[in-house]
Amino acid sequence: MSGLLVLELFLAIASAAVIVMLAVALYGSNRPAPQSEVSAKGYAIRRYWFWTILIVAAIGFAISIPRFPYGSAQTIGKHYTIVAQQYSFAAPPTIPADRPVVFDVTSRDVNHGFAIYDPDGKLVAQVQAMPDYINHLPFTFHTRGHYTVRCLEYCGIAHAAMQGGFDVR
Ligand SMILES: [Cu+2]
Repeated sequence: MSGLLVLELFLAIASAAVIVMLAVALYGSNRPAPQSEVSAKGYAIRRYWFWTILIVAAIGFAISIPRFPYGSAQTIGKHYTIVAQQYSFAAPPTIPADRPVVFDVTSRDVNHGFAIYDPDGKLVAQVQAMPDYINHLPFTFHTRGHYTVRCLEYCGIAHAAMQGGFDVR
């Protein structure tokens, strides 16, 4: 969606909302309703939405949670250790193509990002590199070539120059 289209949509929806509010203020009922009547209606609306959202969410979780990919993906494929530190990455020089691999990513000092860019410069996967913790990043490379690794978490004065890389063969 282009920026101009978003702006036009926003202006149309905002104008419609203002018109509705003005119409309610000018032409709405002026008869004061008793508190008991108003709160009974309010509680009914609340009950309706509480149960509707709860049931929809429960059905959504029941369908989607068994298909959650992360638990099983941690063990599939060969594991490669990645250690980030100010301001470099210790990574293996080559990674096999067309085979699932898992990056076990950690940091020696502060939080870093571990972001993998393909030979065309497109971001293909990323995870946090955290001290005293290992994040598992499963990935399968299909394009051969040199991949660049960049830090995506501001980590100090030379953060912008923090780069690494590996070849996929
Ligand atoms: Cu950084």
